[in-house]
Amino acid sequence: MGIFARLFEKVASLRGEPSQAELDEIRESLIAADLGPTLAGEIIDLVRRERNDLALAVKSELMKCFLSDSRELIRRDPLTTIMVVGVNGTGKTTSVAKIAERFHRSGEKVLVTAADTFRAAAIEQLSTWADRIGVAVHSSSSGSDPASVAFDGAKRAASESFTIHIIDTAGRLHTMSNLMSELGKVKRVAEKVSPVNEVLLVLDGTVGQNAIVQAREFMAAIPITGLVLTKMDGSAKGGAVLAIERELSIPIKLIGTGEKASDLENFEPSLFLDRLLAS
Ligand SMILES: Nc1nc2c(ncn2[C@@H]2O[C@H](COP(=O)(O)OP(=O)(O)O)[C@@H](O)[C@H]2O)c(=O)[nH]1
Ligand SMILES: [Mg+2]
Repeated sequence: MGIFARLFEKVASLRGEPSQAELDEIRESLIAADLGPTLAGEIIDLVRRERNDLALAVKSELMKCFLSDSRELIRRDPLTTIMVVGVNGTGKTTSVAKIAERFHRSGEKVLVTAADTFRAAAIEQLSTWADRIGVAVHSSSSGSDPASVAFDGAKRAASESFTIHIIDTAGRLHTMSNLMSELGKVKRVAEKVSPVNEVLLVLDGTVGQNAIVQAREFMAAIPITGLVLTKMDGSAKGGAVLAIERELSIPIKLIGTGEKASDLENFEPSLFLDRLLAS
């Protein structure tokens, strides 16, 4: 990370008022760090006004990007249902496994359902994860209707007293409207059995502003209750996180920090900013 460390260094080294060229250079580096033009502009204003306590001013400005909503996953007794959606390769299946493992560890009875039926490999991937973590998996053959797989999973979750049911879905291009509307169908059909309490949209934290474009399309297709940002390990582009929550007004609930089941953290804005602002 450290994009702000460089900014603070740069500002400290300026003599007198920053010139337009210097401000432009700072703006460029903020945009390169995926902060987006609006936020970059606001930080530039701070640089103009707050030369002395810039770090503090920047942190309090950036805190405004974050909602005050609860970031806890919504729970409902006796059964909580979570649906996981997003573009291909963002980390949906891995995130399903991570969330399943976390609930399993805390003593919940977890079922994961493979409603990504497009590829046999996707069903196998989830089953392998489930075996490794020690949770139950519901699946059908590839090519089955995802909504009916979700429905069967929901029935099994309810009848076998599972407390957590997580539905993995196929990755889809946000530009394909038939596939996007299928998500709504998966949710409606699963809800014939039990309400879907969380719809988590998984975004790859390294793709920057494009994540916002993807998210808007998903939001138009299905009500999203929380975001999971993946691949937050080793990314220099932490700036996207700020722009994402601010632009979408949906809380980032979890972040993925690696490929292992345990690489999942609750998202804590203040902690995140401290890391971002540290050198
Ligand atoms: N470094 C890193 N890799 C991740 C993370 N989450 C997922 N991946 C990797 O991203 C790739 C795609 O993940 P997958 O869960 O199959 O994506 P899906 O197509 O959305 O289901 C895999 O190689 C995962 O190991 C993460 O938080 N950090
Ligand atoms: Mg998958």
